[in-house]
Amino acid sequence: MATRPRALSGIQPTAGSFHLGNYLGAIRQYVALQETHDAFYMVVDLHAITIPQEPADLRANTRLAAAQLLAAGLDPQRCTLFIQSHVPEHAQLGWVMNCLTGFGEASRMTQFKDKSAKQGADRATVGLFTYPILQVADILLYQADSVPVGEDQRQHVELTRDLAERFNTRFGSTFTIPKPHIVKEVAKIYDLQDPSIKMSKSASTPKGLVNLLDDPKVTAKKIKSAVTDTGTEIRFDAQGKPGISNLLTIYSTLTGADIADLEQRYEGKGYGALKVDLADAMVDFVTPFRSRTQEYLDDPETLDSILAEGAEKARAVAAETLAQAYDRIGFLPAKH
Ligand code: AQP
Repeated sequence: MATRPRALSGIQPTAGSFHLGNYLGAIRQYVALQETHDAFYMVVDLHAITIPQEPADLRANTRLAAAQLLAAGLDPQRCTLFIQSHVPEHAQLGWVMNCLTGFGEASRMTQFKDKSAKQGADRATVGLFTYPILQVADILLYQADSVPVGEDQRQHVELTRDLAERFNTRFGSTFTIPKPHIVKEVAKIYDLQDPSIKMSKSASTPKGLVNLLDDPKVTAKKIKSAVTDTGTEIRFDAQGKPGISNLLTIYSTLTGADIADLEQRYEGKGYGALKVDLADAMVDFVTPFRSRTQEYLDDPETLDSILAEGAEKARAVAAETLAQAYDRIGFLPAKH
C-alpha cells in the first residue's frame, strides 16, 4: 500500500473553548485530512506558556482542548492526537532551529508583532518571540507534507520551509519541505461585531466571538445581533458587504449549501431571515458538539489513554527525526 502524505497541525489550550474561527479555519480541515493523510494533531501547551497561564487553568484547558478535538471528529483510529509537552523532542529540535534562524528573520513575524503589542512591549517574553521557531520544529519533526492552518499562520509555514531548506542545504537532506493547507473560503473568519478584524479570543469583544462551548442560546443571540452592512441585499461581496459575506461563509460551511444557492434562497428576504436560519444552524451544530465534549471530559481514563497512545506514536516518529538531525549537525552520540 502506498504510504499516505503526512499532515501536522496544533492548537493552543489557551481558552475555555475553541471559537468558530478555530473550527472553520483549522479543525474542520484536521478532520477531513485524517481520511487522506497520516495525520498528527497536537494540543500545543508549550506554545500556550508564551503568554502567562494559571497552572490549574492550563491543565484544565489542555484536557478541554483534546476533548473538543475529539468531539469535532478526530478519530484516534485514524489520526494521532497528543499533547506537545509529552513529546520532548519538540523543545530539543526547537533549540536547533533557533540556532539556524536570523534575528532579523524572526523579527519579521507579524504574529509576534500583534501578540507582543497586546502584551505590552515590556511584558512580551523571548518565548513569544521565538514561538514561530518552535512551530518550525513541530512541523519538521513529523516530516509533514501538509499543514492545515488559517491564513494567520501562513507566514510561519513559510518560515518552516525556509529553515528546512537551510538545514538540508547545510547538513544534507533531512527534512520534508511542507506546504500550508489553507482553505481560501474559510482561511479568515471575521469578528461578528467588526468584520474588518479576524475572530480571535484576544482581539474580539465577547459579542464578536462565537465560542463553541457557550450556551447555544447565547450563540444564537450573537448571530442575530451580528453587524451587517448598509442595504438589504444578501449578496457575497467581501469588500462591499463584509458583515453579510462573513455570515454567508459561516452558513455555507456549516450546512454545505453553496453561497450562490443561499443568495438565491434569501433574495428579497432581508438580513433578519438569514440570521434566524444561521442561528438555528449554529445551535444544531454546537448542541451535540458540547455534549460530546462533556462525554470525553466525564471519562478522563479514556481521554488519558487516547493521549498516552498518541504521545507514544508521535514520539516514535519525532525521536527518529531528531536523532537524524542531531547526527547531521555533528553532535556526538550518547553511549548508553
Ligand atoms: N478567525 C480565524 N479564522 C480562521 N482560522 C483561524 N484560526 C484562528 N483564528 C481564526 C486558526 O485556528 C488555528 C488554531 O490557532 P491557535 O491555536 O493559534 O489559536 P489562537 O491563535 O490562540 O486563536 P486566536 O483566537 O487567533 O488567538 P489570539 O487571539 O491569541 O491570536 C490556527 O490554525 C489558526 O490559523
